[in-house]
Amino acid sequence: MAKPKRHPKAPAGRPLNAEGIAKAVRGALASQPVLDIHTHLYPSSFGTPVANRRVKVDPAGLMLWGIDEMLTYHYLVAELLRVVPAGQPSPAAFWKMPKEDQADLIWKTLFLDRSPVSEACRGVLTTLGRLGLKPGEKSLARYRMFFASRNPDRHLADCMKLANVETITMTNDPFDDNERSRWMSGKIRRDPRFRAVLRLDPMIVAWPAAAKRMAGWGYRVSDRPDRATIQEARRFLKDWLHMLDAVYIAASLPPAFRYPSRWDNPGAAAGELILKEAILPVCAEEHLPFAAMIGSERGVNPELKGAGDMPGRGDIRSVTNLCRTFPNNRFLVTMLSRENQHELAVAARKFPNLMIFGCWWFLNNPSLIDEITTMRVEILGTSFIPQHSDARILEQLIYKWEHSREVIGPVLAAKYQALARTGWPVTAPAIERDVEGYLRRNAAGFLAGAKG
Ligand code: RAT
Ligand code: ZN
Repeated sequence: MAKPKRHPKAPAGRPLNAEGIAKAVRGALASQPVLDIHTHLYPSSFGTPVANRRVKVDPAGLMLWGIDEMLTYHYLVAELLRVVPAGQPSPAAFWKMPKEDQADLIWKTLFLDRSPVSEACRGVLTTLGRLGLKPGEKSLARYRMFFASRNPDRHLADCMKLANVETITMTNDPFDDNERSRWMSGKIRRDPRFRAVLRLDPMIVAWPAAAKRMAGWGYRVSDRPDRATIQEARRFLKDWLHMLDAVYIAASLPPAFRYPSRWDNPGAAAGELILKEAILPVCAEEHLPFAAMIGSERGVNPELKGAGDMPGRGDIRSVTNLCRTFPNNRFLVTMLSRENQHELAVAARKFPNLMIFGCWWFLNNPSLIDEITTMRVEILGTSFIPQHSDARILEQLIYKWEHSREVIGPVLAAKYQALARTGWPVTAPAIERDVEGYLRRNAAGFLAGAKG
């Protein structure tokens, strides 16, 4: 058989063997800075409630970091409340405890009384280790001392460096009074490493309540999205987009979200009109994607507050209906249910204006990242965004990205090794180019309007 010819367009570089491929993939993933397309992180100008010796504490500040915040992450609260002895404390009693006591209880219960094998527990330990701390302390005293001595800004830079994240995309909610008043104060110093995102769940899932609040802020909107209301909703969106300099508009939508909506539900019909007549036209006019995060059933156990949500299967037809009906819009979509992943990847093959991203929330576990990323590579090649961190606490960037790289690496290596077995010359520059796409360029390009 004739020797396979070198493809003229393949980037220069020596063809790699299987071992060389694994090494090149690991190297490329480690050295490629990340654009993190969805987080809940804030820079220090939003204030920090975390006690430290370097800056003034702002009790309602939004920049969360340090051991007490890490341990009281809602993923861990849910794990705690199912194993506390005799159901004590109850969820209500837990929420009344001071944060440090909550963290002590979580450390004792989830890390010392049993092995911390869950993904969220392991994440804390990976993070401590990377910060130079010994993970197995019996009390939190040493960790607290370490964080109290940190300057939040220095610490932010260090965490981003350890995680190799260059750009953090925030989640900015004008319906949150605390956040809203900070933006309105005009005192926010913009940090070039952070991009803003206008997050608008209530406008789609609870229009009458959203309208009431917007009316209180001087927008002439009513319960029923008539023509005047739509105009005012657009004005609201533009005011906020411009104030934030936002890179996309986002909403988290329940599994029951449908487009077109089921008109038997007047609330859903109003939300649909707002989406169709205000949000999507403004996105198109401003050349911004709309991010639909579909499948979160809120408050399944309301006692758990932010830890009480769960996934539910969403409707892929609604995604394809949106992509087809609004060809001038770009859609960033992630779905929370494992069962939706295959059809979502196939849908992305049909619509260049659909970019799928991340293994969201309950999918951000090694076994599922492995399965989902493998499937996406097989269906979409290089044209998707494999992961986002969803970090709420600064240091989580470290473990969320380290753990994801640990899984994505072998997935990609196996795919390149299979490619090499066909005779295709797999080179280090080609791997680096593709990894740059996965971790940065696909997101940056889609935000900027280019196809992934
Ligand atoms: O992953 C999470 O922390 C969730 O609580 C949610 O924030 C979810 O990612 C969302 O953005 O709604
Ligand atoms: Zn999130």
